[in-house]
Amino acid sequence: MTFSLFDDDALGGPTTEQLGPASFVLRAFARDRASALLEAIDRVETLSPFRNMRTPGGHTMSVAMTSCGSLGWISDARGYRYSALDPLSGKPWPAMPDLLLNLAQEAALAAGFADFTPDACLINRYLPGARMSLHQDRDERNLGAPIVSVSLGIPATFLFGGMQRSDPTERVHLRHGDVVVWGGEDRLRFHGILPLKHNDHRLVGPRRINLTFRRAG
Ligand code: MD3
Ligand code: FE
Repeated sequence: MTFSLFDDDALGGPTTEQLGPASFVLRAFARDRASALLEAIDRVETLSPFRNMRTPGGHTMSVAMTSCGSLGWISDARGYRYSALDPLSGKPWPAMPDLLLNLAQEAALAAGFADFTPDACLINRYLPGARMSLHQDRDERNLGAPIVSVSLGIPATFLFGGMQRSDPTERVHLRHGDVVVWGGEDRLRFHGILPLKHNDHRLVGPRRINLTFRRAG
């Protein structure tokens, strides 16, 4: 007799849910490689640490961020943009580990997007209480490419809105190992993350790590 010891093991094997006309949740798609992904993220973090960036409006984001790949996303008093250099280290962002690139390409293909070659992977770290308010991702030069998102650690409630900030939102629970792919007409939808509840994950601890792979340049 075997028992399922952990909540995200109890959720079953990989399945696909369609969120919108061109967006898909690949449940548990990354779960088997989570430990290896976390080790790769540790190495990125050693070179380019997580930091809470300032918004142009003068607020500090509750989500801490870093990046890997040839471009990284930054925010400061001058605005939001992609940069080839990490302003903290003054050096290029760490290279995107093959493990991360392969996962992004496999997930994009599974959702029907062939030839996805991301040049940026933004890594978000949420501690309990951290949130991301409704926004659109439109700093990328190529809005025709999809975005692939990977959730690790404690669960979060994702808000999936429409093309206007005021449009109604749908709630989607994202758990350890879930991958979401957003393309086509869903690419510019407003979206956000509700404040995370206090929680603890056996592998990741009391935090959530989200990877988003983009074609930014
Ligand atoms: C839908 N991150 O980094 S990932 C972000 O969980 C971001 O950390 C959230 O929004 C997180 O910009 C959500 C899911 C996501 C990412 C990009 C999207 C959903 C998207 C772009 C268009 C539509
Ligand atoms: Fe976003």
